[in-house]
Amino acid sequence: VDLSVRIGGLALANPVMPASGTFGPELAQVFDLNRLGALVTKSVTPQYRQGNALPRLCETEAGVLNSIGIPGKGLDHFCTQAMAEWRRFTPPLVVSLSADTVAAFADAAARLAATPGVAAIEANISCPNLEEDGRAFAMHPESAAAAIAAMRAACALPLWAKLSPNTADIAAVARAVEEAGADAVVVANTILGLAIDIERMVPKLGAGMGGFSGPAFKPIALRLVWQCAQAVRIPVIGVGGIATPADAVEFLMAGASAVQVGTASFVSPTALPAVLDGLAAFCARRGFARVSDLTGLALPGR
Ligand code: RRO
Repeated sequence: VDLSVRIGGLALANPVMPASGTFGPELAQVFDLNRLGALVTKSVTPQYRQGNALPRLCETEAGVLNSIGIPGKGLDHFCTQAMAEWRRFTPPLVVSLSADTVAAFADAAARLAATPGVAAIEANISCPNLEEDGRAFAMHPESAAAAIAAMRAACALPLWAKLSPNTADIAAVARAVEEAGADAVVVANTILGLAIDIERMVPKLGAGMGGFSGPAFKPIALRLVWQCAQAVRIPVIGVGGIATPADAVEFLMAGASAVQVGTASFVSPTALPAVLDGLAAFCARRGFARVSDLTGLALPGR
């Protein structure tokens, strides 16, 4: 089976990669990271960030809430120190980038473009935990387009826009970032949620609200992929509750060209290679010579 896919100028050996923030080089102790279609970093921010108030993670009956708040050492540390470790692996490295302003996004994109080993930027314009009220560039077509257009002008790297489920019309946002020069959309980041400790009578997360992920989010993410795939011509990368090969097949048939696995890697650290192996087995069993033939099969009018 030919597992290769093209995502806006970037050739991947297969369509399976980690979701940003759920993955680091330490997983190399569990499986061969060089089997993955791409590697995706935790979001990097221009400056050092402390992160949000503790606790930052909360498990619910149906999935995980997080309000991590992008702690990190900043872009300079990433380019001069962290990149040395990432360069040991062979799949294309996609660097997730988050920032507070359009200008900061553009400056950081230029710096990443000048850093050897960076294959693409995943523009995280959808972090739900940057502001107390969960505001993000990707909530509105105009602010999403402004951030992507500035990065597009600042660098020639493949540019993926990570979209938000916390918006009224994700198809309009997808069209806006396509128009602004994005090479792909990643659908979707976590959806804002809340859990309350009824004895202490306070939110369980230190920051209050958080981004919700895991199996209960899958039908929603799948619907968002389906809507975006019908709205744009650029590739859609599906993410949200994918844990099994069958989940990945659903996202591809809904219009995705590749998939990301996030929360499932916390449940089982071998979820990524298991999805990859099972996807190849599905194609072989059903007589698909190319995994790319699955993309969009379940879209209306196909
Ligand atoms: O670090 C986080 O709190 C975080 C980010 Br940047 C994001 O994009 N999505 C998420 O669920 N958490």
